[in-house]
Amino acid sequence: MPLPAVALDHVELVRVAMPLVRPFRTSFGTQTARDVLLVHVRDADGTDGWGECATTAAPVYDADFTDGAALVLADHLVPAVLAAGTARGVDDVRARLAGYRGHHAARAALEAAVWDLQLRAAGRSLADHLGVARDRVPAGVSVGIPTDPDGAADVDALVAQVGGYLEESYLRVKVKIEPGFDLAAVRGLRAAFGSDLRLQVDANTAYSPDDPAHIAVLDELDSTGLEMIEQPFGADRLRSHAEHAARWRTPVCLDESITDRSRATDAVDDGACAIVNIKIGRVGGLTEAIAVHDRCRARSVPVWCGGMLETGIGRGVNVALAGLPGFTLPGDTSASSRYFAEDLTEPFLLEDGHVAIPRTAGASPPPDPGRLAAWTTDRTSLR
Ligand code: NPG
Repeated sequence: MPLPAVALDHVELVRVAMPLVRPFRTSFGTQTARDVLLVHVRDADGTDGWGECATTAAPVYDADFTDGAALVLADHLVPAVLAAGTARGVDDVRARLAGYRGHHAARAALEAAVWDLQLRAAGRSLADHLGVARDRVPAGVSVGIPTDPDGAADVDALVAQVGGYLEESYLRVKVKIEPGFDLAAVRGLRAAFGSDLRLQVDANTAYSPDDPAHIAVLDELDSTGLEMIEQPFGADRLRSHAEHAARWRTPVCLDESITDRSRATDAVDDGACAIVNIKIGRVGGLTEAIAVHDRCRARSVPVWCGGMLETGIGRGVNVALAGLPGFTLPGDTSASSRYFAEDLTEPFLLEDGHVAIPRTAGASPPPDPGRLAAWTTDRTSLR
């Protein structure tokens, strides 16, 4: 059923400060809080829509970063959508943004807000709109590199953290690795939790295919029973991924490399990966994310939903997307408590290793007005 047309009347950028419950260290840096950028849209009837921008503060994960996203939204993307008559919905918004390059997280946030608005106007949940049959998705947890008081990577702390998450019932564990914190971490986890632990590693591009020492470590990791190794090399190095994927028994999963549907099919068809991590922000929006899913499914390539430490606003969309049938692996769709003492929305809860898919009208649950007001650091109206 098509979504009803709306009359996009008002767009606002809202910045919200959200401390993380524990620092999150990856091969590209440490995050202790999220400076969240939200896109808020309203139609002529006063119906609201919200979208979350999945960026980091600095351009260290990919080229996007939060201040850059706010700028491109304010100066380019939102004016393009508000100009030339009223935008009527997601398809209209996508058509008006078609001439703009890059800035995937920013355009994804704007598109998500318009999805949310249209779904609210229709009184329909995103999961219902997408025809999602299941009522919950299996949840994995992504664990950063823990450091001891001197700042050194700490395997014992990692084992303790993972033990806590397993007690909470998370179904699979993804650990961040980097040169110098890889084999010992995986061996420590295997020693503590055995070979049944569903374990995967994420390098966030930290290894060089041109460095024999890096390749030697990755070759050793290949015999530790991992579910997958995620993005060992740089985003552009599809050929290097394909060369090593052909030798390893561990499936290669790509994240940073997969920027849209054609990159996904190129990577899969060229043997660069056997699994795809889908992130809505990285591919430039929910419509594109669904297309990546569809193309991978047509090739029998399993996908899972990645995370960017989203609040409930981004998480709701992720969890509904992860209900599609090609999402056959647990995603980084953890409960709110893994990230925040209190979420912006009603919290997402972990039950028996799963998170329930929202079925209330909209793309995600709305922000709580009191918490939103208390934690907002900036609002810019773009009318
Ligand atoms: O559970 O939302 C989550 C975090 C999952 O590890 C995760 N995200 O590289 O996939 C990643 C990583 C990330 C986090 C990347 C924050 C960028 C920012």
